[in-house]
Amino acid sequence: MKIQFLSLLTVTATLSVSILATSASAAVVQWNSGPGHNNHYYEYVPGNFLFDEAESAANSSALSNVTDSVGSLATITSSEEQAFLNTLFTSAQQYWIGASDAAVEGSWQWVSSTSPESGEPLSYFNWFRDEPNNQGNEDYIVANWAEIGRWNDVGLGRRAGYVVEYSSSVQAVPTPALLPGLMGFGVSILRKKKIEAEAA
Ligand SMILES: [Ca+2]
Ligand SMILES: [Ca+2]
Ligand SMILES: [Ca+2]
Repeated sequence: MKIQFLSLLTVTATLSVSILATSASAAVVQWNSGPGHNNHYYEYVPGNFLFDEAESAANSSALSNVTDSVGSLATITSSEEQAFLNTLFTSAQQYWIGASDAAVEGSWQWVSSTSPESGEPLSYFNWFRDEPNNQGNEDYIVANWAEIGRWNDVGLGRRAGYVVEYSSSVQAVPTPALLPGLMGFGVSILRKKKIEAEAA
């Protein structure tokens, strides 16, 4: 009897965890407070991606629960934005940001085509010591190099995770707690329409 009770508890706990894990917003964090905050959402995608793979995945990303969200590789344009991004990490897991100096060596630009800063020069940098060194022609940037937040210029053969920045402004997301109420509201609208149709 006791064993059955325990296994029921385990099933319940497993269910709760899997609901959290599949929630689209679980890994997405909004920068909605503190100096310079822009209300954008940020999502760290771990993995071993080439820059081109990361960029095309980020640029075609959208949040299902935020209206008109447009994803791009993150643009880090201030120390405040870098500090916010640093809070997403407890260790230096490397990630691509949307910058390159491939067009003109040493002249860094935001290149992610869906980003609001696309084509703009970088004015903020957070290089790791002795970087950028363009060693063997390095035209892209991986952040969290050796320590959280620091940048290194790297070549196209490098693989890393990436951070998507969603640049649309914010639409409140219905929380699961509100959904039954909203569904009830929808049903009442349908009922009203039906009554109106019958009356007509
Ligand atoms: Ca940004
Ligand atoms: Ca370079
Ligand atoms: Ca380098």
